[in-house]
Amino acid sequence: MSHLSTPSAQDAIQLEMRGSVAVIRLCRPAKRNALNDGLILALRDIFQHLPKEARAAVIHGEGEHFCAGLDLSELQERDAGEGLHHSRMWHSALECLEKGPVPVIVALHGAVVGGGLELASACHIRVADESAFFALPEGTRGIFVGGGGAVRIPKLIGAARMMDMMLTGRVYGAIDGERVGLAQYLVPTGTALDKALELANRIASNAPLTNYALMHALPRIAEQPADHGLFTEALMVSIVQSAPEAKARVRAFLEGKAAKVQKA
Ligand code: 1HE
Repeated sequence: MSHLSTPSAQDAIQLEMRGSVAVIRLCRPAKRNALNDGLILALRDIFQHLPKEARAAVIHGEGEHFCAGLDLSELQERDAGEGLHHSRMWHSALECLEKGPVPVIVALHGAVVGGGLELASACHIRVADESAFFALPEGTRGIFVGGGGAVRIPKLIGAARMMDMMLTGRVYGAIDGERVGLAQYLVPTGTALDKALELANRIASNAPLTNYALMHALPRIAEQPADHGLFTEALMVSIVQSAPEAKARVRAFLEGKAAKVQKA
């Protein structure tokens, strides 16, 4: 299997720097941003080679829908062995995003289905607008999740809800989707990208080492036995707080020069 992204895939995804935020746009609206191999590999390439100045990233989709999932026109040709490698290719691409250099915020609208929900679940923060709807049609199409959804989606909503979505084809609208944990933010229709950019800019102003610790240590600690987790936490806090930037930020607060926590 080729691991080079094709020229057509590069047309279907765009990277633009807005200050220190990398904005990644799925641009295949005629196919509802369905993810073919080229697009998945192009996404992987982007996260492997993010510009050095990037401190956070935002992913969004062009057109009426965020993403219709796997490009089903490519599914027809695959035997079992190819299916295995295809799934592993999605895993490695989404791993580059999830365990990459910067936090990723995804702006969701319209369909967030199948592999589109798997992509969203690999991001660090999900912002949905009121037009968003979430589904895993794999179950009713006689297939299975293959882009890491079996691991990541139960962590967001629990295995019972995911099983229900796949067994029955249940679709969650935006309000219920946010309620059950598929998105952390719910915003008016048409404003998900603005909200995602606002959050990304806020995140980009954090100390980079703290962001890195949150992305890389927190999920691992959550999967460790408590004793190991506490030890990893102690190692992480000692490294993060020893950075000159951390000391400067604490000093600024003590000198009354940094923002206080405001009541929500
Ligand atoms: C596609 C795809 C696709 C649309 N692969 N071509 N995902 C699904 O099972 C979801 C399939 N898609 C849909 O249910 C609907 O398209 C939507 C609800 C997302 C949008 O509906 P609508 O009415 O706006 O668009 P449409 O008319 O259905 O689609 C427009 C075109 O996009 C049409 O092609 P055209 O050439 O006839 O114009 C569709 O065929 C095409 N299209 N979705 C290919 N998914 C790592 S494993 C992950 C496993 C999965 O993700 S399985 C779930 C796949």
